[in-house]
Amino acid sequence: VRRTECGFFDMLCNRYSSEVIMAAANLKERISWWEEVRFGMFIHWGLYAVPAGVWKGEEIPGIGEWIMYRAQIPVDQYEQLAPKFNPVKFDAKEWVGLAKEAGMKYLVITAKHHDGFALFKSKVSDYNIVDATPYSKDPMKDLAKACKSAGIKLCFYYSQDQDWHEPGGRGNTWDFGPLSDKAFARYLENKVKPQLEELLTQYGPIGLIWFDTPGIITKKQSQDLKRYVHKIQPDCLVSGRVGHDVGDYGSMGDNMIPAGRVKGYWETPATLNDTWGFKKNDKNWKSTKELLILLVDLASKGVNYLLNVGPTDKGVIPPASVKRLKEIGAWMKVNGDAIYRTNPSPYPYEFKWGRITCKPGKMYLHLYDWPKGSFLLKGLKTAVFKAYPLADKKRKLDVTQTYDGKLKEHSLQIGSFGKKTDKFVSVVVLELDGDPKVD
Ligand code: FHN
Repeated sequence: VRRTECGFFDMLCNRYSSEVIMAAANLKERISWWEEVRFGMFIHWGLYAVPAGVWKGEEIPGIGEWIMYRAQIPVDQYEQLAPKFNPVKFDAKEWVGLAKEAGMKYLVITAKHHDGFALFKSKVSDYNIVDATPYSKDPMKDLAKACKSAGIKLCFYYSQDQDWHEPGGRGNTWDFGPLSDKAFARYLENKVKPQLEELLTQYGPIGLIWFDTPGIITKKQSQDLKRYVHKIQPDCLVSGRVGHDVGDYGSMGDNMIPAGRVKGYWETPATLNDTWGFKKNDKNWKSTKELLILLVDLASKGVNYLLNVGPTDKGVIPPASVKRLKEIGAWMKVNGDAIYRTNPSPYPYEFKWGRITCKPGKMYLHLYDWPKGSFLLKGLKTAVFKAYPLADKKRKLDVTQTYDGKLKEHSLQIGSFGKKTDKFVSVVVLELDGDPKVD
């Protein structure tokens, strides 16, 4: 068809491949915004917020957004949640404002999770928030507007492999039985791609598509989806969970902290409690200090932190999440320089007292506990000419650097620190004569 019938197709195909080639070639440039910001907001929101972890009076174990699967709820029963989903308290400006206040620079929302429900207006399937719920508005439109004015990158999560609503999607064997390769391929063509097209054409520039759980997708299909995204928005990033390591960046396991620095572009998605989608009985919140330690730990290893909130069916982000994000934000206001645009620690090992991030000519010591006496750091070869807490730049800390020729050991000692500067994690800046070199 392409060769014989229509020059237009030829033109399209040429354009398709050049865009895709460009997208692959300039990854460094395309991904720089993402690498620099280090911190984003994940939002798991959908019909599962209605049962909120409880089905027919029974607490369903596991993460909230998996309730359909865990309780093997038939499609026709699960669909009955749509008329009950009416998020009248949803306020895009408030959500985006919270992300901004927390110091997060990108926002990834579940446009479609494994339950197959589209949280956006879709012509492909009327199983979407506009056509199937009393809310009948498209929250992505408001989010796109709010993100644009707040300078936050809007990104979409899209479950490409699992779809428990479709006979061709993976996962729902209780309604549909075993899945054939052909049916899955049809589902990719008839639902996934056209919905991706909607997401990539209805809301302006999209920072990234966060694909997830590549179970049965073939390498060819993963590559094809990536190409498809780049054909429509060449700058849009594609998450590693598109499958087969073909994404633009790597995705760690959920809540996973690597044992050390990692090469390349990586992100860890993480929860505030034990669920992603709202569960009314999950009160197992991490403390703000724990969350900040995770942020710092990941940044010291060169990994982005995508921290999740799970709003209720009314559109409210749980107060416990809000409180923690605001506290993180207050910390970021003072200490953000030690996170944004930083490089990982130059050391190939961890410290008990905290973590290190760097920038050209600077090293940031993130102290989990404020030292009572003096502080010793071994191995730094670069001369330090100034040291001060980031929260109190005028305070000069005494630094002594020595070299023991016999032991071939560099030591740096900071004398008394004075009054503790932060409630959670304290940052001390070392201004260096060049980039940090360690033995
Ligand atoms: O199955 C999903 C889960 O529901 C959630 O969306 C997380 C977030 O990273 N991803 C999958 C499990 O890894």
